[in-house]
Amino acid sequence: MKDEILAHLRYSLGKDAGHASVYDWRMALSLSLRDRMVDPWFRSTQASYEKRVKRVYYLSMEFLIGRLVEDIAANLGLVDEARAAMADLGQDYDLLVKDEPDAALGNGGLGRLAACFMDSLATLGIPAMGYGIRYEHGLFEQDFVEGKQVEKAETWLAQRHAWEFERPEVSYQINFGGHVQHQDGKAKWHPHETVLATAYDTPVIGWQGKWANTLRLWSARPQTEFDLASFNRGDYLAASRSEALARTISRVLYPDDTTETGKELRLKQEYFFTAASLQDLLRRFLSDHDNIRDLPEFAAIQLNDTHPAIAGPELIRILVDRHGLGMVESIELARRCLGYTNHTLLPEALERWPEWLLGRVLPRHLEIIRAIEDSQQGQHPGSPRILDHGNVNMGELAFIMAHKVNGVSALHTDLVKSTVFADLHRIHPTRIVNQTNGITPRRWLHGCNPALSTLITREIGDAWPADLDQLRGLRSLAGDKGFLTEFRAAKRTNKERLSNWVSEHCGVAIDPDAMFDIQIKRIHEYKRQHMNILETIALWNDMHANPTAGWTPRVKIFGGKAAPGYHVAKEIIHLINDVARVINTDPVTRDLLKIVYPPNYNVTMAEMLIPAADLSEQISTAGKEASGTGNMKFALNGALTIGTLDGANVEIREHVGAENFFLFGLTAEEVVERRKHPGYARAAIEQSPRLQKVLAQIAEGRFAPQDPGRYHGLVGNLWDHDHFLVSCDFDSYFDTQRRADEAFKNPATWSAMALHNTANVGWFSSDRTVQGYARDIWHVRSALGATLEQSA
Ligand code: GPK
Repeated sequence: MKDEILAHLRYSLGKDAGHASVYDWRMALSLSLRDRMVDPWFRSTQASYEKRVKRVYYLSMEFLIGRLVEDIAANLGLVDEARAAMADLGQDYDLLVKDEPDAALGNGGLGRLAACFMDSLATLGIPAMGYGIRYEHGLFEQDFVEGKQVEKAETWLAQRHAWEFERPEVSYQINFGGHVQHQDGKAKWHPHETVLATAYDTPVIGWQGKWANTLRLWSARPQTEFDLASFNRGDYLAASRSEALARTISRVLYPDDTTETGKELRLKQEYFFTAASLQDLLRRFLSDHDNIRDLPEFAAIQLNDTHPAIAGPELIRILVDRHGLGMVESIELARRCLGYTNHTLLPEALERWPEWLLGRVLPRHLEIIRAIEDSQQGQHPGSPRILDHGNVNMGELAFIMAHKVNGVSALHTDLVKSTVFADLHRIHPTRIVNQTNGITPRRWLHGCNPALSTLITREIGDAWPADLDQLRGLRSLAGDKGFLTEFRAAKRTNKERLSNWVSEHCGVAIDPDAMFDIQIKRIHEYKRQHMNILETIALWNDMHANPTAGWTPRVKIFGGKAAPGYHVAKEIIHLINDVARVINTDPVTRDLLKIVYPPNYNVTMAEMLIPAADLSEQISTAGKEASGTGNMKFALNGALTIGTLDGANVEIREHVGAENFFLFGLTAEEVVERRKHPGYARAAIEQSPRLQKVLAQIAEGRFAPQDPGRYHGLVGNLWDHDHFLVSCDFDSYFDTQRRADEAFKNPATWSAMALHNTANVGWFSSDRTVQGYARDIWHVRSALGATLEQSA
């Protein structure tokens, strides 16, 4: 390996060892790791070609990947070798690992789920391709200036991306605008604008390097680089106009999580990557099949949310306008290829495009959507409409064009059936299925938590990363004092690592013996970070009044970004930072309570925070969090959850046992019921002196003395609307936190409870999730043969 790295340093980077920077060394290491992926990658591709197997195509606007060096080295079983090689070369391996920027091509859970699925598909040997957009700028970087979020463009591609292969020869034309001409029963689209989609491939290697798939990301470029005639006239701006327009399409990731954007550029992005992916998979299919009608036997196309929902109309367009199939047959054929995953019930997140806008950007597709609507209404009169009040409902479109629609947790799937898609569910009672989310154990335990992983491997062997149910083997150790001590020591190691990092990066000293209580996720009212900070203030009040009452010391850790246009979420960030400043400098509670909110939460930060957590905050208003996946990562790493009966919390609690989970709050049904009573918030606050006091402190400017009115809006909203029922759940949340305090005082019982979490959440491996999709939706098999089939 050492020779390979040196060769890359010299011949790929043009540096000798004496002049190489950290970047050069990292690139050389990455390129030599990439080399090691190529042969398994070719073997996998060849195997799927030869066997003419069915492939999965996972279409996703987002892939939230994070760093790759360690992940790939671990999957190839090369970590020790890589480390030793770098040491021989006088380089610090850990420093190189830290030099890699996060590939942040996603906002949050939905994008991270796609990345976990890619890892599982490769590990399971399921022939698959991920399709997405190669954004030049990923999710914005977050900084805090006087406690307020400011956003900065992210620039991961300022440096070369080590893992990708550019494929200039794999380019497709993508058309926009113009008009449609109808002649002799045929439609011809005359577009107004054309850009090229060019492929960039990243191999995705599975555990132990047995199989590799491809993540193919599309980059937009102009069809003609620039207009030479304008250039020669001296009009340089006009000469590069088309180039700028085209490149805009893959320029930047939309930073909105679960809110609708409704911008033309977003629609173009969606069509851009969907159309390129369909052209690509059809080219592959037609290169060794001659009957387009066989497509559903060889291609399972999964739509990660409605973002690629235009795939339905686009596939029909190709079948009708290019292959001459009839409209009705094409609709049926397309449906047999397509699956749709729903990730949210929040009405503001359901994509709707104004009909005029969709018709302007994609005129032929609007005609086809009308045909889909007619066919649906013909077969099922009174069916919910795709076209409605001048809008195109992408949820209805995706539902009607998919043969299976899935929710992402048991509760969410039930709610999908009974709320957003209730009418469609009545018409198509077998279409909706559940596939509870999962997480890859390679990154989220083996990679991020060496201390615990080593211990687990010592006890149950090293097969668990590919078969997470084996963690069950740890159950019997819950009564083993010696083992629990070691389990606690592993947690302690991770907490020390985090404490050092926090003191260095945030300038706050925290005590590794305190309870580390962590809430990390996008900032959103439904996730209720504000309830957490209100509870923190209430706790501080009590501690301050009576500091010697035997409190359990706590460190409250927050992490997460707000969508740049989401005003209330930004206020919540500001409030947390304001409260942190006041509490962290209170001499009375200095050894009892600290608040830490490091800016720019991302995948890499999660990998450090999660292994160090004692308590995982999963406190969304019941019925609002579709699943959550952070909840699974925490439980796997031996944190206890304080949470509501929402999303996958419900199933996590069933797996780990109610006695090992801090449950509080209204149920989804109770939430619906409570909302029917106007004034519920005021009534709840009036019954809670503790909450009243906290709200008064905030409103009086206790945490922003220079600007006492700063949070009047936020507090007023809690009194008057409180759509997410912070007021109603507050007391029960506070009381449950105190139960957690009590439990934490006894390290032996706490760590036994924590072990019951680790040992019982093997089911939440994304390998299990992906096997569920493979069985119920895609009807595909592993190409790795009988061994894997059995373990499935
Ligand atoms: C759901 F609708 C969306 C969205 O636009 N972005 C996103 O990250 C999340 N999600 C849900 O909020 C989570 O509950 C869920 O675990 C995750 O998607 C993956 O399914």
